[in-house]
Amino acid sequence: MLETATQSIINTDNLKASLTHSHAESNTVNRWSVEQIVALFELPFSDLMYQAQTVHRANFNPNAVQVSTLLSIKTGGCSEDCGYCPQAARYHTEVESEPLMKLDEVIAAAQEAKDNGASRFCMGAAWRGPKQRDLEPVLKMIAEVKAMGLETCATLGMLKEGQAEQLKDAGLDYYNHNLDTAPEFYGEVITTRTYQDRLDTLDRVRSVDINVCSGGIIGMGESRNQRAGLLAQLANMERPPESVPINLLTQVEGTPLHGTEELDPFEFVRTIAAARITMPNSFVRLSAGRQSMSEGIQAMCFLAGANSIFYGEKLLTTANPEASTDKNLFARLGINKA
Ligand code: SAM
Ligand code: DTB
Ligand code: SF4
Repeated sequence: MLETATQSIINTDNLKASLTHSHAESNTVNRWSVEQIVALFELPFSDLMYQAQTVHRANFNPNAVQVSTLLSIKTGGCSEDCGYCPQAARYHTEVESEPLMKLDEVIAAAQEAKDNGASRFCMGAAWRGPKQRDLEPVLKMIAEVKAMGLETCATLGMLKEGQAEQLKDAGLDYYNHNLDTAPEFYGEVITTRTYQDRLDTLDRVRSVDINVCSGGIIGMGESRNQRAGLLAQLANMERPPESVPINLLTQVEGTPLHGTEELDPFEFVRTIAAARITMPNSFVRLSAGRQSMSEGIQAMCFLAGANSIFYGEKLLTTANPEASTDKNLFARLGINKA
């Protein structure tokens, strides 16, 4: 039989050995090269799924999926130029700008999310980053949502010195800040902030012991190498993110990425599987894009190791499946909410 580099990593023991090996040697040694991750993508689909499911079962309850609900607490009018985003002021989309929501409105939305069975409530703001006067009301929201017994998450853009500490003191459990794509493709999507800016924000979050939620968007016209490159960035962090959202680009009219060639859905499933294998202890979230995805593909994503979703009929500004549709899907798949 032909023994290729690809075949040699099919073996789970080899995979685990390579992980443990580089861990033990040094934190600075890359655990995963881009080439190794590309080799995962190139496996026959069934082999990749088997590998991912094996790693998943070794680390998680395979039938439990964590559910988070998102709320856009400040919508639109953003100064940045992220080419996928309907909330950037410079693109003409149907999103209408709204000021920061009032505390009682946020609490009401959190209560509804809790009643629907969400365990985490994620508050998103269309900011480049929060100014101090923006942050203060958000700190109150975090404290109140936390007091309701929900885990708290916020995604507010880049953080400056001292802001992560304030979020931690308010009771923030997770901060979401995505790397979005591989370093080499990044400049084609965003020019108003650098990749290093993003890494710096993630360092600030990590340094105050808030859980890191960071992932990216697939289907923006990046190559397979670049999809692998994004995963390598995440997996090779000194501590990989606790939560890794993998978004399928939701194409919105008026944004530069509208009209991008649609990705083969199996390639998206492969990306989930490669994320699972390279980050065995992270929650991998099947994030944006479920509204345009068949239930069959979603089920494959769970099989590939996705164990978290956004739950509730809206993401930030775009549609997500109805909670009742997801309840029905979970029941048919025998999935429990974690
Ligand atoms: N403004 C903050 C920031 O950029 O960090 C927080 C909110 S921003 C909307 C959060 C993330 O949503 C982005 O980093 C991106 O990964 C994701 N996102 C935005 N628009 C998207 C789209 N059309 N399709 C898929 N993901 C999207
Ligand atoms: C993440 O990775 N995906 C979420 C959350 N983090 C903030 C956002 C998806 C946004 C999709 C486009 C919209 O609804 O505006
Ligand atoms: Fe602004 Fe965030 Fe959208 Fe970029 S992704 S334009 S920073 S809201």
